[in-house]
This record gives sequence, structure tokens and C-alpha cells, in this order.
Amino acid sequence: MAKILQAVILGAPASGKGTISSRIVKSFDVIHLSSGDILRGHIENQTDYGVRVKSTIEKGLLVPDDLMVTLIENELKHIHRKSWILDGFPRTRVQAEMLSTKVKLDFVINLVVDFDVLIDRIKGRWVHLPSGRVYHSEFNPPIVPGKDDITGEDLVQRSDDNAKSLHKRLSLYSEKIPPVIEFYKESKLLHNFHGKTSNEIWPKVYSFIAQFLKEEN
Ligand code: G5P
Ligand code: MG
Repeated sequence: MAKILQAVILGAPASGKGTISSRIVKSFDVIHLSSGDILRGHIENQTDYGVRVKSTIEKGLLVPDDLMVTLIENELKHIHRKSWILDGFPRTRVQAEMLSTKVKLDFVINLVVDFDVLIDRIKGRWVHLPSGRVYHSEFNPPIVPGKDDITGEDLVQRSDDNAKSLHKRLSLYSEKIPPVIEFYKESKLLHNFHGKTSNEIWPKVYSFIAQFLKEEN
């Protein structure tokens, strides 16, 4: 039987979590669960959760831990005997500890990218909200400008992709992530991947996952 993997991908806003995750999905049989995409789906569908979190996300603040844990637990409940990678969760030590009581992770991928490239990435990002597909006007442009490659539907810019919210997101990341990193270092799950670009980081992540899947249980 194929080996199952359960993993987390960490990294600053715009470090390439979504980009690397979509390459993982294309190369391996893995489900990608992005906390941000899940939240934006709730906002788009105007669910109770969506109404509660909309302004928090627009301001670049963090959604409360208990709500976030509930949402992720609900998603994981539906996955049986399939590999998955969690992107954007956990983001606080409380979330990391809660997750460790529910599932056994195989590893944590930590993308380490210099902060000075992130703002340009955010400015050029375009997303297809229903699928979470991510484009960039120069790095990864859509075939037809402003349209999703698969559905042809409109691409939009995220409401939290502005200078003010990004500043807040980066400062919250710098404040909240070190205890999460420490937690995973202590658990011997942490693997750092450094690089200036996603193209530089991807082959290293690919080899790491391929090796993990090859090893005996
Ligand atoms: P999200 O949605 O998790 P962030 O801020 O953590 O948001 P984000 O912005 O989605 O992370 P990413 O996924 O790491 O970034 O990056 P990406 O989309 O792949 O790449 C960014 C852009 O750069 C894209 O346009 C891509 O094409 C381009 N790009 C990639 N690589 C390169 C490259 O090498 N070169 C160039 N030039 N471009 C490149 O969370 C959003 C909000 O939801 C809430 C919070 O409010 C959060 O702010 N939230 C939570 N709150 C509490 N707890 C949680 N666990 C939460 N999760 C989400
Ligand atoms: Mg993302």
C-alpha cells in the first residue's frame, strides 16, 4: 500500500507556501489544505464563520485560535487514507499544540525567504478565489491576463494584499512563528528550505518528499 504523508508547510506571507504546495500536489498524490483558502471560501460564501472573520483578515490580523482549530479539524475529518499537507496552519504555539493532540505529523517544511522580496510578490499576485490557484504578473502569469487558466473566470487581488495589511501580517508572523518553530524543532519534525525563489527551493522540497515516500514505514 502507498505510504501516506501528513505534513505542514510554514513560511512568511508570500514566501511561496501556496506555490510550493501546488507543485507538491502535481508531483505527488497529496491533498492541499490552505487555511487562508478555507477562510476566503467562507467569506465568499458568506457563512457565519465568513462574516466573523472578514474584517480580521482584511486588516492582516490573526483569526482566533479556537475558531481556526475548529475549521481545520472539520477539514481533516473528511480525509481518510490520503496524504495531506496543511498550509498556513498552525500559526501560533497554541494551534501547534492542539494539532499535535489530533494527528501525528511526519514532517514540517519551513520556507525561509528574505523579507525584502515579499512585498513585490504581493503586489503582483492574482488569485482565482474558488480554486485558490495563484498567479503572479511576472513570475507565473496566467495565459490570458486577468483570467484563470483552467476555468477562464476572473482573477482578483486579495483584499489583504495591500501595504498596510502586509506590514501587519509580517510583524505578526515575526512575533508568533518563533514559538511554533521551536515546538517543531523540539519534536524533531522541522526541515528548513532556504532560497531566493520558489524555483530554487522546489527541487530541494521535491527530493525530500520523494525520499520520505521511498523509505519503509
Ligand atoms: P494565508 O492565505 O495563509 P499568508 O499571508 O500566510 O496568507 P500567502 O500570502 O498566501 O500567505 P504564500 O502562500 O506563502 O503567501 O505565497 P504564494 O501565494 O505561493 O506566493 C505569493 C506570490 O508570489 C504569488 O503571486 C506567487 O505566484 C509569487 N511567487 C512565488 N514564488 C515566487 C518567486 O520565486 N518569485 C516571484 N517573483 N514571485 C513568486 O492567510 C491569510 C489570512 O488568513 C488568516 C490570517 O488573517 C491571515 O493573514 N489566517 C489565520 N489566522 C489565524 N490562524 C491561522 N492558522 C490562519 N491561517 C490564515
Ligand atoms: Mg497562500
